[in-house]
Amino acid sequence: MILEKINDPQDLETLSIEELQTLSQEIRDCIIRVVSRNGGHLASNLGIVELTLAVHRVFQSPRDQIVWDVGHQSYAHKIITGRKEQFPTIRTLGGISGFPKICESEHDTFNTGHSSTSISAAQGIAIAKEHLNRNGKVVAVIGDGALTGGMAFEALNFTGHQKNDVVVILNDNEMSISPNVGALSMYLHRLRLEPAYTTPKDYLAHVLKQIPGFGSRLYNVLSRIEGSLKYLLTPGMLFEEFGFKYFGPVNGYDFDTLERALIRARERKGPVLVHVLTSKGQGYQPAQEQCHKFHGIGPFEIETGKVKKAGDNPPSYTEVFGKVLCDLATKDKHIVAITAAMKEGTGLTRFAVEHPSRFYDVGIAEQHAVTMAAGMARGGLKPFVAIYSTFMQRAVDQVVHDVAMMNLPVVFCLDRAGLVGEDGPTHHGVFDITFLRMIPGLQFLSPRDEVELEMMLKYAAVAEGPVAIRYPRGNGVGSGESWHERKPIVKGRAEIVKEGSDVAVFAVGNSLFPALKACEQLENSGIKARVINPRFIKPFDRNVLAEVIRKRMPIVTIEEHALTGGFGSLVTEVAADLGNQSPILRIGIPDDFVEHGSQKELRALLKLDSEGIAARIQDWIGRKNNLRVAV
Ligand SMILES: Cc1ncc(C[n+]2csc(CCOP(=O)(O)OP(=O)(O)O)c2C)c(N)n1
Repeated sequence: MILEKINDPQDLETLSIEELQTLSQEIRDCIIRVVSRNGGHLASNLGIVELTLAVHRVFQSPRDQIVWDVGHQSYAHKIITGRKEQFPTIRTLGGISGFPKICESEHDTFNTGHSSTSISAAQGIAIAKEHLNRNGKVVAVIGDGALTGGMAFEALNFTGHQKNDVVVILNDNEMSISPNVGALSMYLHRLRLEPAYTTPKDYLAHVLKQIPGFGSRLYNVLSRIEGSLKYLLTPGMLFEEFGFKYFGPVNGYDFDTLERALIRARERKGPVLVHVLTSKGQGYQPAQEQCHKFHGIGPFEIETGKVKKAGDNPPSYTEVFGKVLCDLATKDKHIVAITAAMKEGTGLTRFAVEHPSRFYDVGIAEQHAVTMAAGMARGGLKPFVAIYSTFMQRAVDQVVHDVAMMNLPVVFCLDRAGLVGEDGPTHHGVFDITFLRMIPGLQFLSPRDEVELEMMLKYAAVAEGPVAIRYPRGNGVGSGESWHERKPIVKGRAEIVKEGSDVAVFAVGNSLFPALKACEQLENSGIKARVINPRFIKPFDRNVLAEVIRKRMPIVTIEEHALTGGFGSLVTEVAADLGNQSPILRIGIPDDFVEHGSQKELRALLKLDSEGIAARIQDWIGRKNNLRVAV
């Protein structure tokens, strides 16, 4: 095994092309083996093995610094930068992360997880190197999907202006998670296919200038002619106009040409873009054939590529959202659905098939998605914007400035709200209550289960003004009830799920069920809890709280969200306004980033599962009573 001898990128230096090819296969096998057990981003990682090796042979990490955009494709990088022994622990609790982490290795230059940040980060590091007289190049490796993000363009624009030493490697596999979208992706596609676009300008100049007599003049004349000829002479014109020297396109599996292009990029001063062509899922047929499914995948059988399913579960929140929105759109032609490159993840695949003319995938462009939705609403449509809670962080200003201030009827469907598990801190959706609850006029709801999600979507479809709904990753609770059996959703009204007078427990969204279970356990200790499902984070039901305060009941709040500025903060603020004298216990996520691990493990660690909640309430009530006795 060649891999056995690779403990550091320097160990790659002496390998022959044949050895590099063998090593690539060994790395692929290792990635497939581990991801089949732990789950992870398979297709992207299989596509980029050779490019990773070539980058590490040409650039000297950590002196040269490599920034991986999104970072989901950094597995081969991790394996060859001293982490092959830990690689089997990837994405598991206490194991290495599925994304680059500066605390994990000196070879990880910048933490990533959210898309389109790499060129900005590389630019910043290059500026710092200049100021501090440090040697070394800065390399950003960015996918064609990530390049659709607005930040990437802002960075291209500024890098071209600043003209410092940044090498951008465009890993073009023509896929985001789904096929990539937009004019840029069509442009890259043309660069791939039309030989005229791929004739290197320098080479053409060289050939023309060798024609005796008039070759040089011919080149000069041709260079001055505007229009298509200019494009013929300048492949990658778009990037050249941004101030980059463009090299490519280069075959991402041919070490020889790949390394030659990277060496040219390394030797050049100023911004360079190397356009590399790769293919998602390379070397593993199931991932090649269904690369969107294998973009991010749970444990699977290597022989067949079949995902290992854990029995019959209730439908996921994502599935319920997709189905209900399709049905709503069938009845109401004003409804449109928008995703920012997350059709599958947000459950909009069926919508795209059933209502293709009302489905919009805007690429990785959350800010654009929100403001475009605002425009659609202003024009008379009813947009549903499906964005993961964590990616919504990108578009807060657009919600405030473009939607809420005009009170436009846009519905935000925040999937993956709460702890998402193995993807870790960049992906946990634990800040949305804080950043959305301060927005005037926005109705903000969270369902206790999948039945309530359906009810809330129906409510939102006819609501006036903006509405946001947050719901978790994973399966619903399967109560077996239908929405007909539930109390209807009324604006700003909570639901009392269980009566009791010893303590009032406000549990938001998916915290309601563990809270209910915890309160059943507390009954055995003689503590009778009133359990309240707030339904609305905003407008919050002050009456329910006022009654609890009147009765001087101790108050507990539970949320799968940061405590800072979250639901418990909200209840505490309102309670203070109402003259509360009772003690309040806030259960949620402390002021720290939560690492990766399964959702179950993380909930247990944070005492957000029913056992943890019961123990915390019992302990608190015990101490509170002791205090009373002491007083
Ligand atoms: C801001 C943001 N939105 C959405 C995502 C989800 N996401 C992760 S990878 C990815 C596709 C990236 O495509 P590309 O950059 O081409 O890399 P590839 O997987 O094709 O190698 C998306 C949409 C994200 N990480 N960040």
